Amino acid sequence: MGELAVEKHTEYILSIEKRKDDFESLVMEHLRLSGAYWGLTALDLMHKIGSVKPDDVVTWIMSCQDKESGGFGGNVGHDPHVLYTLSAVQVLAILDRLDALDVEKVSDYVAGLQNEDGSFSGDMWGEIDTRFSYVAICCLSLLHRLRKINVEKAVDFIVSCKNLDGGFGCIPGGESHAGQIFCCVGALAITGSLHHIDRDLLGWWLCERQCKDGGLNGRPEKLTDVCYSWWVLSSLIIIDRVHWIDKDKLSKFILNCQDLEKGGISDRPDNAVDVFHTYFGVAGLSLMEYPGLKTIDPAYALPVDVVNRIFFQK
Ligand code: GRG
Ligand code: ZN
Repeated sequence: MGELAVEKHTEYILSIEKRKDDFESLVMEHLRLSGAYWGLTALDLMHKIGSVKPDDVVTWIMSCQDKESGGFGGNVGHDPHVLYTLSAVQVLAILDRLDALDVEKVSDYVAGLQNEDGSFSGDMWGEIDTRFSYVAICCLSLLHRLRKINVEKAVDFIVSCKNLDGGFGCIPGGESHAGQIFCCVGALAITGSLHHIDRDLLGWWLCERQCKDGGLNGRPEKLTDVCYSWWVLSSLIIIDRVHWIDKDKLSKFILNCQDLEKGGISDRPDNAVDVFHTYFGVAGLSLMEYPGLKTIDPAYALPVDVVNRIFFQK
């Protein structure tokens, strides 16, 4: 198991950019902008962001923008979607290059996705999900443009997706799932609306996600997976119940999912690594204050120094 293999993971993340023809690059093609966010945030948490050339990244990101709507697609020429628009904003924030954006144009695109009931669609096709509520709220907050939406209605919609078990689903009546819980708790934290949460009830549901192997699952009876270290732990930190998890066992589970030869972290021990789980493994360890890592903000999913630069150094 050993320690976090920072050098190996750095090499692995940097190598993804160069490999254009293997399986992971192929499946990543349509969501490359989110892949850039996962990879670059992991590098920054490991103090390795200096190994990329910011100008090249900024040029590529800006080429993913749909100039008409202002939204960003997953890659050059792809349709705009709120998910990739947040990834673009997050990566530019990490590189301290938010000045590359036409903030009014981008925030108008995001605000334009709000529906009458306060919910958000992901793009022009209209699918509604609390993921998109979080993404829109996080993005507009980072751009200092929350005033462009009806925050009260946005919060009402999220609260309407709360279940009797204390968790949240993707739409009203949808089953509680740790990923959706992160989105709803994160959005409520950003908008100062955490009073809508029963912390003990939700904290109980979340800490029950820890299984015998030390890892966390996303809902009852499911398999453990490294990415839930992020979705579950960030929510527990926001509601101040993280001490209900055995951090030592969880850290060991994550470290045990490392590929110590080629670098990268997988979803569970001995599976193939990918950049998504590499990021969430490192981010989970950061939430548990693993030595040598930057601290990550549990609501904005960005290093705390980046968030502080945006909100306290204007
Ligand atoms: C900035 C961190 C950040 C996120 C942006 C995209 C997004 C907002 C949030 C996604 C939240 C979510 C729904 C995460 C869950 C992802 C996941 C592992 C889904 C798998 O679901 P199932 O049902 O797997 O296939 P289980 O584990 O339940 O068997
Ligand atoms: Zn996963």
